[in-house]
Amino acid sequence: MSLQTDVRGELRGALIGCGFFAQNHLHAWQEIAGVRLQAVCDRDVAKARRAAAEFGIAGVYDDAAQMFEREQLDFVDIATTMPSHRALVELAASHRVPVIVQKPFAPAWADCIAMVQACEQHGVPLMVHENFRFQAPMLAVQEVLRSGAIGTPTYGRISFRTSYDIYAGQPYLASEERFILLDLGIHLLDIARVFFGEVRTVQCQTQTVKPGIRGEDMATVLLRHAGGATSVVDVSYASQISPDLFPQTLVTIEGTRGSLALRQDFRLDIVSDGQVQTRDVSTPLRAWTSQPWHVAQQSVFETQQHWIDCLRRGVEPATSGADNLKTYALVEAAYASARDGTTAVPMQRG
Ligand code: NAD
Ligand code: 89Y
Repeated sequence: MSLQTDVRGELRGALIGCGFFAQNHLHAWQEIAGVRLQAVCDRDVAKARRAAAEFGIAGVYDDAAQMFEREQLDFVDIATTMPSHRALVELAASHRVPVIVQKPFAPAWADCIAMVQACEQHGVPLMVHENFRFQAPMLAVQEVLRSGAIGTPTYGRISFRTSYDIYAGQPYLASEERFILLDLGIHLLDIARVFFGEVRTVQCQTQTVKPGIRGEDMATVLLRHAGGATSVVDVSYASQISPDLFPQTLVTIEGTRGSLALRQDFRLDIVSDGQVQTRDVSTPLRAWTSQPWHVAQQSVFETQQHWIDCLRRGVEPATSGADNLKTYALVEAAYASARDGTTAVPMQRG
């Protein structure tokens, strides 16, 4: 599909969903060269108006269908919560507008498949905003693995444990039936695929610790990868620990030539053929980022930049809809394993 762009060669975008996390999208779009948001949409129009006023955006809508009728768009960024994703992605596809959509892709596997198919049928690029693999420390880990410094990975642990009050900014999480695996585990399972390759089998145990929430707020997942490595992904929103490193993800990887450890505050220790080195893999604050969210905010910028680069080059994004099905299948397998007490094999697209 060919991009139109406006007279200045800028890509014209629109954002649907102007809530809590979309504020990061809005700031990041402002910093990405050659992109201009020309419309915002939220069914709570006051939020769309606020975003338009703060970021100088002309079009304001409370109805996405109307927005697609009226605006000439080169892409749309969907930052609503997952129940609305399928209808909005299918709407964008029917208007032949390329789509980037927030994680989790959808509440159910069938919706994910439907979105990928709709975009394929209309020849429309589709990317899931799966940003953890674009975090600066995760990019640094990927670079070490690619360099061969630690050899072939044999074992890994990817861990995110906190009791930071995520419910203050994202109150809907407390009533999710499928909670931490779908909200947060999905990011770490995605990283596990990037570091260790595709997954053959999944075992998982879940726990609900915080009183009054609906779903699980702790999960421990054991993965066996096709290349032979094993990895453990563990996530918790109920860990009363010190220091509480929210929203840092910690990583340990052992390989045939050495190991690496991504530790507290973005310290990366690398052992290669018996030689030890330490790197600082943090990045400077941007004007609109602040602690503790900075590592996540920075990755929003990187994710959106990747989407734009791929759109311009006409290549499939790393976290395309099709790619994200493989990550989503790990979440499904983890829930099946936890429910049935069995070892699950991830589903594949039929
Ligand atoms: P939110 O509830 O604060 O914002 C969502 C907004 O979408 C609301 O303003 C709502 O009115 C609007 N909306 C919903 N359906 C709509 C529709 N059909 N048309 C127009 N507007 C609609 O939620 P949030 O916390 O900002 O989360 C949004 C998404 O971002 C979720 O999928 C969440 O998982 C994801 N998220 C991702 C990260 C990350 O690091 N990638 C972090 C936090 C949240
Ligand atoms: O919802 C979660 C996510 O996707 O990244 C961090 C988060 O906002 C809270 O853990």
